Amino acid sequence: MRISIPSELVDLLRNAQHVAVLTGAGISAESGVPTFRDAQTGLWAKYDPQELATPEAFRKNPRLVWEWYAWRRELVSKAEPNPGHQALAELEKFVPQFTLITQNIDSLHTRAGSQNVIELHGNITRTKCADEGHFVTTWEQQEEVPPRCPYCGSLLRPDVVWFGESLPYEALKKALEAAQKADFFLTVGTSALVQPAASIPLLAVERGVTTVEVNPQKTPLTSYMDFYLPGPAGEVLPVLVSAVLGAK
Ligand code: BJW
Repeated sequence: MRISIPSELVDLLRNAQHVAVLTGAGISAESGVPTFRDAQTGLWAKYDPQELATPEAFRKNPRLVWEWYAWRRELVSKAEPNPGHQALAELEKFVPQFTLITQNIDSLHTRAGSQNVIELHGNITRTKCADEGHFVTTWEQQEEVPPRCPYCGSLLRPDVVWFGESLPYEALKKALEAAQKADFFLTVGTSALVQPAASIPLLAVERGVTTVEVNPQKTPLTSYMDFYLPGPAGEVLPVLVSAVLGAK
């Protein structure tokens, strides 16, 4: 695939003082982690989010939800960061201030070497209890699935944000601050359908700073962006970042 990056965009990124990036499931697609809403391959094409990713679903069928997340935890643990994750980690080293806001729960940005990562929707590798939010790293193998919290006896669940739940307060606050301060905002691999994350790039749009979207498909954000780079993140981001670093 031929990827063409406007030289004006390279100059703008090279001179940026604070770059903020919002990523979604698309950046991990090339690592083999399924997205949610892509037709055929997305998780929601096979599974009903109302049955798996809501507090009501967990109350109704905790075993089903626990086992679905156990399968996904296993899948994520075998995935490796791809050139898209790596390009963002490289870019961070060259930009005075860099904030990576992710909706992903797979740790692949951190594993690629990104430092300043804000996780808006939690992390699948962490487990907490449903009632009191105690973080639990090990539990005894029990007959009962999900296992119970050793501190309060409530059921264990993944530390991810389900529909209808609030995002972690500090993470959302820091993400909004970054979008209000950045002079360059990059959106990568999100359908921009889930709130409040989907509105974060609009804070940068409103301030008139440079905005860029990387995605093979157009999204509700595309028409607001200064630059749209169509294509897979694992191909587009390395070309963009090499152009910027080559020009340093
Ligand atoms: C590639 C690619 C490649 C493919 N390279 N790109 C305001 C209005 C309306 C509704 C609401 C609202 N405020 C809140 C809501 C309710 C709800 C919501 O937004 N619903 C909408 C669906 C309508 N939001 C919430 O409930 C949030 N909580 C909240 O706001 O609390 C307060 C509140 C509650 C209730 C009412 C009002 C206020 C919580 C949202 C939690 C989302 N949780 C999930 C699951 C996490 C755990 C898990 O993994 O199981 O988070 S859902 C799922 O969607 C996951 C993702 O992080 C999130 C976003 O998906 P993402 O990343 O964009 O993935 P996709 O699959 O949608 O898109 C992939 C993209 O990649 C596509 O565009 C592809 O083209 C692209 N792509 N290959 C680059 N190689």
